[in-house]
Amino acid sequence: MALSRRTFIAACALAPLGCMQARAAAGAGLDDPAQPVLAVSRNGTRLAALSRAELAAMPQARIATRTPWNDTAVVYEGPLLADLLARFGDGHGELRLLALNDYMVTADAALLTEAGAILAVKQDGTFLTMSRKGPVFVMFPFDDDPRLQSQPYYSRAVWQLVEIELL
Ligand SMILES: Nc1nc2c(c(=O)[nH]1)N[C@H]1C(S)=C(S)[C@@H](COP(=O)(O)O)O[C@H]1N2
Ligand SMILES: [Mo]
Repeated sequence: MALSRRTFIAACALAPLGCMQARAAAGAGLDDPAQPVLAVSRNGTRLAALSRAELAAMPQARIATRTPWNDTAVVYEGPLLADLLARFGDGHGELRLLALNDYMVTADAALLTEAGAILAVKQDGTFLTMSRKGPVFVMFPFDDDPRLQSQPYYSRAVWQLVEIELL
């Protein structure tokens, strides 16, 4: 995997030990389920850096759906966004979602949680690789509810998610 500037920055943001270690970790790959890949922050303070192994150890939700990104229906698994936010006493305010490719979008937390958003870490039973839009993919049950098949939700279906800011 080429170590892009953005990957390095994301790894730095997540690094418990600093940027030199982050460079090594990013080189080892964000595809490693044991590596912290998802930061949760508030007011510039990092509250947590979660690995996919930790996210997969939470109660899992399962969404089988078609998406604009796949030709056929795919099964995504991961914790409910609502469950993760509850760990930080949150779930009511605004969120900012940041991805590896510099994509950034804000949303009312309730819009996402009421739609049943999950933090998908697996696709068809296998941890998402970066090449399959991992490490984390915000996913909605698009096929279950036609109202979700619209821009407010597609634009919040953030792939390669690396940070959730609680605004
Ligand atoms: N990481 C990331 N996630 C993203 C985007 C993006 O550019 N980067 N685009 C969003 C938008 S605006 C839409 S409509 C959908 C589909 O965009 P895509 O066709 O570029 O994947 O993905 C969303 N998730
Ligand atoms: Mo979009």
